[in-house]
Amino acid sequence: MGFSTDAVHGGQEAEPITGAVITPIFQTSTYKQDGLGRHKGYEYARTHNPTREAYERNIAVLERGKYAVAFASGMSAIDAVVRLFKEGDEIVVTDNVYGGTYRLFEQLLANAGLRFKFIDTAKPAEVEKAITGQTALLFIETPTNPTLKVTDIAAVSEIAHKRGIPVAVDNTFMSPYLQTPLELGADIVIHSATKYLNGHSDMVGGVVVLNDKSYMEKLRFIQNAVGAVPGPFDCWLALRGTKTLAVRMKQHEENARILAKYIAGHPRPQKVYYPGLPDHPQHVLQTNQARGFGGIISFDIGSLAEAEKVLGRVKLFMLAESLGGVESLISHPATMTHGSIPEQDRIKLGVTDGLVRLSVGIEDVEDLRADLEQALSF
Ligand code: P1T
Repeated sequence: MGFSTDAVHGGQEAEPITGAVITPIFQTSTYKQDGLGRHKGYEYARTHNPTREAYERNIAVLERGKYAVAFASGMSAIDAVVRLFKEGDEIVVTDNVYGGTYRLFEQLLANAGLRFKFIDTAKPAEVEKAITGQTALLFIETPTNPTLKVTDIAAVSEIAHKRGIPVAVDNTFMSPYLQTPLELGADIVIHSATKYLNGHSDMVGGVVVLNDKSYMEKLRFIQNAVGAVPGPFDCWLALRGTKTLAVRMKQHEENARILAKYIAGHPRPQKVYYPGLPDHPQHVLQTNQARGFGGIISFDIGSLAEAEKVLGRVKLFMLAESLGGVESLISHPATMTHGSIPEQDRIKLGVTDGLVRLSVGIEDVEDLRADLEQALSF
């Protein structure tokens, strides 16, 4: 089936008792058992919930994977993937990942004996060089948050697989509508479902998609043992969101392309980051490995003072963390999403004090352009 059909129907059936077209919110923490060891496959809601299962089935179909495992947040999904590995294992990571991913790895999991090596995975030769006998996982984010650096998923997967190393991809910025890493050779796909999958900025969630049964079973064990599970209402919201993923992504993308061109032609921003611009260093790669460029644009306005001016002047773009919702947001990565990265490293990665990030929503693009125009006129 085509993506839009799968978005609406993938993994969904009418509810068997009433025929309800939409899987209900099974708001229960436990299930009646008919006798010891006799139940309907549901014992306790940390372990199983029908609303969560309907949502997981849908995401698995959209990411072209066999299994999906849902978590309470994107961070807990990433945490669960990394927990597949053990003390002493080394994980090679894209240097410009979401700041929370960096914080989880460097400030928490590094203390538990995992080792993280942050490198520029946009350069396959760097990946080749970074892998050692201790490397257990290659973890990439593409395009990256917030400078939209693109890694060649097929090329780095080939390098990692030659050494028997699995590859995990944080696909949050693209969504499965625009990019399906499993089809490009990756082994594990991760999402912050808080973003495009849900699309309405009204829940927090994460999900992991994969084909390997033994990793899936371990992830299910972690999901149940740790308990970082999404509640049924959040699963229901995310599942409602995925039904319109295709139509939303088309509009995010159309608006972002127009705005990126507009910003690139404006004299004030010094640098614009958007993989859809022909001068983006991995524009051709992105064109080949994805079905579009997404809805996130970053630009460098030169200094903190100038960034603050823009952030203070916008009227339609709302100053807020997060991205991927129907409403346009603006943020300041250096002090918001990427505040936990040491200043020197942050600046080297392009996350300067003057960097501003836009999550382009699905509003009328003329209104968004006019808002940027007035915000940049100072
Ligand atoms: O917020 P949470 O659902 O836990 O997801 C974390 C996460 C993981 N991966 C990427 C690429 C992300 O962008 C995020 C969360 N990002 C933001 C909150 C943000 O404003 O960038």
